[in-house]
Formats: sequence, structure tokens, C-alpha cells
Amino acid sequence: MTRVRNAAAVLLLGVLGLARLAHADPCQLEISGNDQMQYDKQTLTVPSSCKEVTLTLHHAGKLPREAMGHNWVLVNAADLNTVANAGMGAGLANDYVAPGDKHVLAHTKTIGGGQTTSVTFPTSILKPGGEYRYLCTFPGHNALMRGTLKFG
Ligand SMILES: [Cu+2]
Repeated sequence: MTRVRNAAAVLLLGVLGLARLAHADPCQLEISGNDQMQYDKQTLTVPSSCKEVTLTLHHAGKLPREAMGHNWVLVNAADLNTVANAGMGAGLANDYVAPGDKHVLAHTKTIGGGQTTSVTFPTSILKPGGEYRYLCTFPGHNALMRGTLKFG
């Protein structure tokens, strides 16, 4: 019994250690959305040393995705409105992202309150020193839910 408990304690410490490591990794980005239609960050920065980026989106609210769904969509600044409009037409079944939209650089699924999702993409799609925009393409949300991602 003691041995089992010790094993559980070691496992727990291991998990906590991994979580701390993941948090310290600058190539792992995190952002939250809430029921007030807001992201918790207006700027994200990716160091040029990252070969790959993983963006984790957490919905800190309680409302379902049909009412207050959030996603995270990365675009060139000039394409923000085009992508938002195309996404609206694509509907929730497509996560409000038009299938095959070449203006979309990377995107997560659309999630509801309490859910978490992530997307991993190579930094080879970004230009060093470049500034990009991210937005939520749920209809009407991008007016408030948008920010800047800097690379390098
Ligand atoms: Cu949203």
C-alpha cells in the first residue's frame, strides 16, 4: 500500500514538473477567452529560435460554443476582415473557418466554456520580424477578440 502511494506521489511530482517545463517553454503560447467576448492577451510573441509553435486556447467561461464559441485564427493583418467574413459563412460545423481558406495561416477549433484546444504550426510560415494578427471568427467576435502576434 505504501509502495503504491509512493509511486503515485512520484508520478504526481513528475506531472507537475512537466507542467512547469511546458509553461517555461517560449514556443508554447497560451491564451484564454471568456463569456464577455474577450481574449486575456492582446499581444503574443514567438522567439525566432522556435521551429514550431503550439498555441493553447482555453475558454474560461461557462457558455456553450453555439452561444459564445471561441477560436484562434492567425492571419496577415491585411486579411483579417476577409477571413472573418469567410468564416461567418462557413458556420459552426467548420469552426467558422472557410475550408481551404489560403488566407488562414493557422487556426484552432471553436470551443465552448470550460474547454481547451490547441494548434501546432511551423514558424517557417512566418517572416522574421513579422507582425501578424489573430482573431476569433465566431460571428461578431473579432471586433473585440483580436490581437497581434510578433515573430522574432
Ligand atoms: Cu469568440
